Parts: sequence; structure tokens; C-alpha cells
Amino acid sequence: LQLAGRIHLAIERDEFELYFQPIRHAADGSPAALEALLRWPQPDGSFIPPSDFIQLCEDTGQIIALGRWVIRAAAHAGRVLADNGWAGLPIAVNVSAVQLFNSDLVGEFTRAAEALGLPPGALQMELTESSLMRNPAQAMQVLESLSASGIAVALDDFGTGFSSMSYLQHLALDSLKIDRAFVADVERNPRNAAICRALLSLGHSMGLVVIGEGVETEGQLDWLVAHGCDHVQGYLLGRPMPLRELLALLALAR
Ligand code: G
Ligand code: G
Ligand code: MN
Ligand code: NA
Repeated sequence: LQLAGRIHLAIERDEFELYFQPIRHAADGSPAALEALLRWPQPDGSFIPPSDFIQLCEDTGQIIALGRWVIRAAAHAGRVLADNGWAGLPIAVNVSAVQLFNSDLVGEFTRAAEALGLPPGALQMELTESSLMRNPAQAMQVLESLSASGIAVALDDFGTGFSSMSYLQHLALDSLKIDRAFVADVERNPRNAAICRALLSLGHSMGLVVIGEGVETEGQLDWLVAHGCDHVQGYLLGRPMPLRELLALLALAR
């Protein structure tokens, strides 16, 4: 069976899984949100990583059906979180350009949350700069309606695209995620440090929450805290893991 056919069956058979990675407040390490990350477990116990199938799903249009599965699975996780005393902890879902421009994301997010008795703010969205730039005018409209519906949007992989400041200024965004390429080595590499300082300053001047991604060392974390980064995410703060494991980890720190 070709990969596209296997993906079709895997969606029907509910074979995908969501893993969750904590996003923490930089100042005290308390949880701020969770990012949902798609995993495709195989019969031999291995996983096919999203990098091996997301692009294909975008090309075939299957990302719409798969994305719908992800949104619903994230809402189920939101219900479990709320039932375990973490009602305020939103789940951030990655959304690709094909979904942004070819599906009713506002409807899918609000209906998925509502079906499980959650407020719209229980789910958030992560979009990349390059997704938005495929159709800036339409992107602006979708972001306005997401904002009006109470769904927060983060700009993912920030700094790797080519958005102009004047364009960003007009987007209804809530947060920026500094790409891990810039966080790597930030405490030693003056160029990365200059870029991180600029991105922090830009985000804060627009009133946005700034999230440092890919934090793997204490040195990187210390630098981000010292420079006013709001939230941090990375292997140092917690790897992507099944929801049950993450709940256990969060309970330990309470
Ligand atoms: O978890 P990992 O580092 O393997 O993710 C690789 C890439 O796949 C990342 O860019 C991530 O944003 C993307 N990705 C993970 N889960 C999803 C998903 O549910 N939907 C979409 N569109 N992309 C995802
Ligand atoms: O493109 P996006 O930012 O959504 O990609 C998220 C991906 O980054 C996930 O696949 C996740 O597994 C990966 N990731 C999360 N934390 C770290 C980290 O500290 N280091 C590295 N190298 N990858 C990370
Ligand atoms: Mn992301
Ligand atoms: Na990212």
C-alpha cells in the first residue's frame, strides 16, 4: 500500500496519537500551555515522525482530515486536563497552510471544544510565518475571526520566514515562538544572541508573549530568563510525551 493509502486507513482506524510537550513560564517553570505533536505508531513499536508524512498530507489534501482528527484529539486531551485540575492550561495545535486556507478552522476549533464542554480558549493554534505569507490578505481575515472567537494564535518558527514588520503589526497574534535555531548556542554565539534580543524586543513591543523553543541546556534557559523571555519549551523543560505521563510529571511539581 502506498503511503497516502496507509494514512487514509490510519485516520479511519484511529491509529495516530498525540504527544504533548510542556510550555513553561520562564520565571518559575510552572506550566503555561501544552503543544500537541502528532505521532504515528507502527506495529513494531517505532514511530513514523510527522516530518515523513505531513508534507505528503498537504500535497494530497489529507491534512484536512488528519488535522480534523488532531483538533478533536486535542479537545479530548483538554477535557482530561480539565478533569485533572488543569482547566486553565491551553493546548496548542499545529496547523498547516492548507488547513488555514481550505477549511473552516474557526468552526472546527470551536465545535471540538464545545462538544467536550470546554471554552474556546482551551485550544490554541500554531501557524508558521511561511504559511501566513502564502496569502497574507486571507490570513489576516482568518486571524481576525480566530481572535474574535477567543482562539489564541502563536506564530511558530519565528525568525525563519520573511514577514515584514508592517505586515506582522496588522496580524491578530497572541504570541511568537523564537525558532530553536536561534536559541541553540544563544549564551555563546553573539549572532544568535543579537537575533534573540531583536525578536524579544519586537514581540514585546507588539504586546505579544514571546516563547523560546528548543531549550536544551541550563545556559540557554538562564539567558532567556535574563532577557525577559516569557515562556520556554524544550527537552530541558520536558520532552513530548503521552498525556498520562505528562499529567504525572505535572502532578509531581505541584
Ligand atoms: O514532533 P516533531 O519535531 O517530529 O514535529 C515535526 C514537525 O511536524 C514540526 O514542524 C511540527 O510543527 C509538525 N507537526 C507536528 N504535529 C503536527 C500536527 O498535528 N499538524 C501539523 N500540521 N503539523 C504537525
Ligand atoms: O515546528 P515546530 O516548532 O512545531 O516543531 C516542534 C518540534 O520540535 C517537535 O517535533 C518537537 O519534538 C521538537 N522539539 C521540541 N523540543 C525540542 C528541543 O529541545 N530540541 C530539539 N532539537 N527539538 C525539539
Ligand atoms: Mn509548533
Ligand atoms: Na516551532
